[in-house]
Amino acid sequence: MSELIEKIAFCIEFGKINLASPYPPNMKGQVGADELTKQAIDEGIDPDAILNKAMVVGMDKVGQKFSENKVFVPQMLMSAKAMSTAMEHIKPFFQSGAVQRKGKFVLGTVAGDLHDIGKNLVGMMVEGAGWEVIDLGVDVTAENFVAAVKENPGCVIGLSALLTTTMVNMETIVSEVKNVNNGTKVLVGGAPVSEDFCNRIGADHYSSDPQGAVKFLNDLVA
Ligand code: B1M
Repeated sequence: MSELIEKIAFCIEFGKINLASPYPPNMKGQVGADELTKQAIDEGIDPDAILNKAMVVGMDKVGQKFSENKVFVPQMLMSAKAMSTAMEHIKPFFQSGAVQRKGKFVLGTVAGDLHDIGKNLVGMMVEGAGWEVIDLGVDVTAENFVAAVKENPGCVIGLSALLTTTMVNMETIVSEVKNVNNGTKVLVGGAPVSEDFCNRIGADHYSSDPQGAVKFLNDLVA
């Protein structure tokens, strides 16, 4: 069992999706996270162990390397793709309740802003860390976030912005979300956002990268 778990973690860390994938070149012709996860399920390995000991570990390693500038966006995207492909085999166990997630993370790029590459990376890393991610997409208004908070009690909100002209919309979203439930935690990020800005608008945490977002969320449930 542990050998298979380690292989899945390795494939996710290095972005090996499946047999057909030519990436990474040194693993061409080998099976990937897709086939190995299916094999693990077929062999009766606990899906919770596949999630927490393979997927979370693989994504954590690549996230750490990204934070240290040892890998870059393309490698992260390949890892995220390997993770999401493997996740398809685990999803039925979430639905049946056999595997518990850490909580709900409602994520979106704020109103007026269409940039979603960074937001998607954050979402995939957070999902890979064992959270349920509800992605509201781009150009998301305060009303949309408020509705999501009402539909998902106890969720954490994640706001992304890439424009100096749209980051200001975070303030309204934070205020309206906290009007509905003052205890709702709001995480903010995106290239123009800073710790100082986060404090000024009353958000709970600023992270410059997906790994920091994962750490903030995991600390909330630790
Ligand atoms: Co736009 N764009 N863009 N753009 N674009 C920027 C952001 C810009 C800096 C380019 C420039 O002028 N040098 C500039 C913003 C200037 C400013 O406001 N200071 C800009 C502009 C001006 C515009 C338009 C206004 C251009 C125009 O039409 N005149 C327009 C606006 C459209 C709109 O949103 N309403 C526009 C449009 C576009 C495209 C559609 C063409 C495309 C977006 C495609 C897409 O996202 N699907 C695009 C792109 C690709 C960029 C650049 C080149 C790259 C952005 C990106 O994806 N980076 C960008 C210039 C640049 O950054 N070099 C630029 C990679 C991504 C992984 O990084 O998003 O920062 P990033 O995410 C990081 C972190 O910030 C963090 O984690 C990620 C990984 O480390 N993070 C979070 C992000 N969200 C987080 C949330 C968290 C935590 C961490 O918690 C919730």
